[in-house]
Amino acid sequence: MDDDLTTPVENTWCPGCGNFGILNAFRKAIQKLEKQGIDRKDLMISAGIGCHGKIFDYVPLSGLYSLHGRSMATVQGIKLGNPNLKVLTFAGDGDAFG
Ligand SMILES: Cc1ncc(C[n+]2csc(CCOP(=O)(O)OP(=O)(O)O)c2C)c(N)n1
Ligand code: SF4
Repeated sequence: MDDDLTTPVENTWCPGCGNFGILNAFRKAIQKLEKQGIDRKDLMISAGIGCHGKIFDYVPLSGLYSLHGRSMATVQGIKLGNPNLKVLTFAGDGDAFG
């Protein structure tokens, strides 16, 4: 069980990148959700294309790595397909604007 929510993938963000804070906060949020009884297998993640999207490889959660500008549409589709899943997505500013 990956309790620290890490993966063997090498992190290639620049030193000092703000994405590290997002990754750490996200890991803590998932650990809190699990303490509240939410099962990791009921979570699905997505991300757009860009530096932020690498987070998809840094957490051991199921999901669908999306297209640039389509991360929100991707999780909306996942939720429509299976409303029992909890969906989370990541987007850069350009990705979210798209
Ligand atoms: C449809 C499409 N257009 C353009 C690109 C090229 N592209 C790759 S990453 C990127 C910008 C990413 O910026 P942002 O969404 O702000 O994410 P960040 O890198 O800041 O995390 C672009 C334009 C692409 N992959 N797909
Ligand atoms: S967003 Fe990308 S380019 Fe900017 S500091 Fe982070 S890893 Fe480096």
